[in-house]
Amino acid sequence: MAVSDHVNLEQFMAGVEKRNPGQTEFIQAVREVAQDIFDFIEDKEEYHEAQILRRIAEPDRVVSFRVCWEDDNHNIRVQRGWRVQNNNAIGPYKGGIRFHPSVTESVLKFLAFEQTFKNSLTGLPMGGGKGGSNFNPKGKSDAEVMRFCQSFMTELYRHIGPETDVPAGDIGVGGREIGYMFGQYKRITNRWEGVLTGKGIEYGGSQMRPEATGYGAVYFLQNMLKHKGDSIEGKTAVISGSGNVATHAAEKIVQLGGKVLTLSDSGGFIHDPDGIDQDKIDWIKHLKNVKRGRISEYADHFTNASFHEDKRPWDVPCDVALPCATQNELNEDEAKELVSNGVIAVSEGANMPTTLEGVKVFHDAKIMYAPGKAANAGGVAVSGLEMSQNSERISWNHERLGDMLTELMEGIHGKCVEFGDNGDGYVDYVKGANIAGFKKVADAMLAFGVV
Ligand code: NDP
Ligand code: 2IT
Repeated sequence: MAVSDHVNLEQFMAGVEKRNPGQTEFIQAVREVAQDIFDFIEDKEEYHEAQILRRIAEPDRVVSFRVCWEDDNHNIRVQRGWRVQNNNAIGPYKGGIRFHPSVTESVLKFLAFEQTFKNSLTGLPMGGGKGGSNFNPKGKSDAEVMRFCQSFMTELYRHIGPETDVPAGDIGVGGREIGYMFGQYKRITNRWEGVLTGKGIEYGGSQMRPEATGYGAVYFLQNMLKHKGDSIEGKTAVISGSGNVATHAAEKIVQLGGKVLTLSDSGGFIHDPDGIDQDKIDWIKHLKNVKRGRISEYADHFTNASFHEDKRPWDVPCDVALPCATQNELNEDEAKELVSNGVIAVSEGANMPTTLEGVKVFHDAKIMYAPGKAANAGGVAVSGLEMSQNSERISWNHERLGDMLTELMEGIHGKCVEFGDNGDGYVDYVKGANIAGFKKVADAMLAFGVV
């Protein structure tokens, strides 16, 4: 096929939209990648001929199933579960499980698509997948969560395996849920194997996994600042979310001498002008993981702090911003507000938290901007190390894994600079992450021929 016969970006996207009607998050994620890949493959006929991007943007399979469970009042409840296995060219499918009422097939397809590029960037042998359910764990008893997790795994187990697909946590799925799901997998299959990551330390989990995503997002930020001769020391940080990723990002900012001003949940954000230090972070971890309370309670407990109901934290002036809650939580106007308040760098702990219009604002203003697929890859990278430890039946210590995480994030930053440096001193980290992530998967797919 002659180069001039290739479809252009808009024709390609029209096809994606036609094949995935109403799947707005998935279409958004594909567009963000496609615009960079089209430039990259313009003169690379082999990728066109093999229709590589078209194939990566079509999940290998989407499994959808009913999850039936009984609540504490003996009502029978029915939820929908999914596993999206996007691409396993470079390793078994790998990616988290999300339990949240906003979960749809579109959300999981976007996450599995993004995961494919993220996992490739880590340099470890992992393909891309994602799963979840529209189950809402909020307000449910432990027993209800256990029954739901067991029912979910009773279907999921036949689609996963340590060499096939290895799920982990994501929004609404932490240590408690992984424990219930792993227990059920083991009961059904009679096999103890590394089929899930994010496990408890007692039963094959890895040191550093709980911290890895948040710490990694801050290491990525540190690498971006270092590239410009700067550091985190003395910087103010605005962070959204108050879950696994947000609390560990806050912790690492504090450890590196920065000051954390905000955290949030779906009810609003808290602003603490005194800074959210380690003791306060520990208080929040207890509030969220043990009491399962709301972030608004922080403002009742710590005197100078304020709670802003139903608001997001992006109008609080800061040097660096870390969106660590969910997709599309930072829009064009909020990006403009951050820029006009002098933000110098944004590092995404969450997946696709900034809208396409918001990303353009950061790029136009030449802000250092790290997309989630690069900045939050530390979590899945340590999941990859958990898989290695399980296979070898050994466990590495905290210090060693900390060093490995630091090195992995430095490596990902380096790849983004290699493929994203525009030659004018400004690094387009989105382009760098997309191209570096794409290339490895694409070359593996070329080796397989038409499959
Ligand atoms: P958690 O469930 O631990 O925490 C999620 C946080 O985000 C909570 O504070 C939650 O508030 C808030 N949140 C969730 N949905 C919304 C919403 N619709 N609007 C406002 N706030 C919301 O999840 P994680 O910390 O694990 O995940 C956060 C982000 O990081 C997600 O985008 C996830 O995909 C991404 N990520 C996670 C990784 C991991 O290892 N866990 C790895 C890489 C990326 P509330 O309590 O009110 O729901
Ligand atoms: O989005 C993500 O990278 C995760 N939720 C973690 C996936 C994993 O397999 O550890």
